[in-house]
Amino acid sequence: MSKVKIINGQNIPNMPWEDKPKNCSEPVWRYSKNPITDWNPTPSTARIYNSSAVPFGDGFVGVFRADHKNGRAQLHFGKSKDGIHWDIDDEVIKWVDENGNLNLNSYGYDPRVAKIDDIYYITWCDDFKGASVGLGYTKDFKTFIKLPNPFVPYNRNGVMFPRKVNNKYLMMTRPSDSGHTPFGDVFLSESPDTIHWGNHKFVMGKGGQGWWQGTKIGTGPVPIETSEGWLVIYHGVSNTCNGFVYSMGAALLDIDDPSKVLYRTANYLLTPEKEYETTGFVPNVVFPCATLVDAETGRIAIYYGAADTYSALAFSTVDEIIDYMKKYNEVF
Ligand code: BMA
Repeated sequence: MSKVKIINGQNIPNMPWEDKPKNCSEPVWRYSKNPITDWNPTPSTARIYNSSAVPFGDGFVGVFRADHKNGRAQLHFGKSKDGIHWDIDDEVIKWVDENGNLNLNSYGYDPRVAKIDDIYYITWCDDFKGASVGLGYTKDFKTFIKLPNPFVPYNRNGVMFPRKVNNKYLMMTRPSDSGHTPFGDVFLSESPDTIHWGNHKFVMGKGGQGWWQGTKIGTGPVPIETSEGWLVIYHGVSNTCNGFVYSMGAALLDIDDPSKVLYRTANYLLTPEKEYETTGFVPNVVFPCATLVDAETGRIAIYYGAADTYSALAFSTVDEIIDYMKKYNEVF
């Protein structure tokens, strides 16, 4: 049993898991058999990473970012019995509009999946005359319905909350430019119907004492509801002579007003160290997009992209991360 309670969660006893190694003093530890996808994972794709998994039926399903052999990123569906070994379609997801007409996206990347009641909402980086937030849903992972883009360009890293708060759907986003954005803070928007979005609020920004999140930040997996607040895992970026370095951090947001930050990790939780994180198509990237959380034990499996090449897994618990963020707290 965890000290901090998971609210509105489900028990996932079969989720991927490894206990913390005895010699590990870090709050997050990697899966010993990382990475879980390799180069050229399907005939038409070169790299699958920055992807999201959710429990479904007696196993797991996922929406995957797949860079094709022409270099373009697309979204693919996959399924798995154990959350580690994935059977990923070689075909792209065929989005339709609400009348069933094909509504294909020209590219799609960095998907997140939020289950609200019996609907799985998918957000991703979409082409809407430039990078913007894409939004769609499915109930069965067979029919995927695309909704209007929730925001004008340019905006990325759209992440929905897993339930309505004060009777409104909530989404965090990171307004950006159309390139490799050299800035970026996190904002919160609300909607009565998932179509009309407004009442935008600032949540948290880049910067702080440390340099790991000095250039830009963006939220990652769908927030985890806990007895202490919304646990949000995010990425922070620093700039170096050799380009951006992407690390992972966490924040705790107020349950009723998630624009209020209660705690935030002054140190990163994970930074590129392993060869599969430091070497690849884009070196030095760890980019979390999803978690599986076991409500009973508070165990968390974090799916993250490594070096824009591999999918990888890391583990922690809600207690470990919240204790760490209280010890090394910096709200700015
Ligand atoms: C961001 C996104 C991510 C990617 C990262 C590092 O702008 O495009 O998909 O992992 O850059 O290249």
